Amino acid sequence: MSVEVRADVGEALREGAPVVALESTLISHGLPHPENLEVAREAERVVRAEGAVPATIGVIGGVAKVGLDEAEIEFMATTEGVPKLSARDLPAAVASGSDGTTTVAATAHLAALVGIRLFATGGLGGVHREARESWDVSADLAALARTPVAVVCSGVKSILDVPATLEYLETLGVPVVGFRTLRFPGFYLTDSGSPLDWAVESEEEAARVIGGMRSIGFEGSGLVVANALQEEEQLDPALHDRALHTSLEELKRHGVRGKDVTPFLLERFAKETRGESLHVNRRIILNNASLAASIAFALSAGRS
Ligand code: PSU
Ligand code: MN
Repeated sequence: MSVEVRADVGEALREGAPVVALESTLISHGLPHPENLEVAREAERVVRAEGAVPATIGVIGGVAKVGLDEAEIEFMATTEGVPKLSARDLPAAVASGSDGTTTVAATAHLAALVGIRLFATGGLGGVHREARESWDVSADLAALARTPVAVVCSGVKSILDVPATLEYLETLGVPVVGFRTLRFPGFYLTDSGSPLDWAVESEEEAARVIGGMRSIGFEGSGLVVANALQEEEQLDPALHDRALHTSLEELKRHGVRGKDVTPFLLERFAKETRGESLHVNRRIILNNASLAASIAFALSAGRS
């Protein structure tokens, strides 16, 4: 079998109990060791605390695992050079027996395949600032247009072109709703500066949006639930702006391209903020895991 669902995840899905997917690329390529392992474990705990079953997704030896076990999560967190897999990488990775961490696109794809409807992460991939020349637009965006999963995230990082990312989501027809906000979050910052057209005020309302999508012909489409940090939790905006400036300069200087761009910028950003960005990043992931779990709970309660 090239897809394996962990027993407790499978049981929850059969019973219509809440399940939340979590991605593995942020573990291997988004955060340094040992924080990555701590966050991966804590995110699972937070989901369980809300009464849902966590399913961290990744590929081990050519098997797409929906629900990595403890040892597999540790492997992802401690092994250098595990390939980063977007959705389009899955066929070759599975056929060749490769290991791999799944991005938002690949995680959403596998989650939807087995019927998981909620997915929590930190930030989505998006339109890169140099996209006019490089055409570098994350496959996360197109994946959400064709994958029926709701992704709870804190927007996209400011290393990307945030307004262009929102335009691209609009073009693709991906619905975006703020959770108790009409401002698109700026990942480290509460407000990216871009507005949203729609907000939901509760977990139940978010669940109603997801539940209603099928009945109006959106059964093949994803949803972005944008969850912002409280202002007192955000990264100091002045520090943020300095780190952003320097990280982008470094990117240009090193000529980094393609799928290495996001990990490179994340690492630079952590250095420039002396680890402050890591604390904030961790908070974001845990907040989103918690919200996704409570939406999943409301969705399954509404169904029964
Ligand atoms: N943004 C973050 N942290 C991350 C990523 C994005 O703040 O770890 C990861 C996610 O896995 C996302 C991927 O799906 O980077 C996007 O990479 P690319 O731009 O190469 O599509
Ligand atoms: Mn890219």
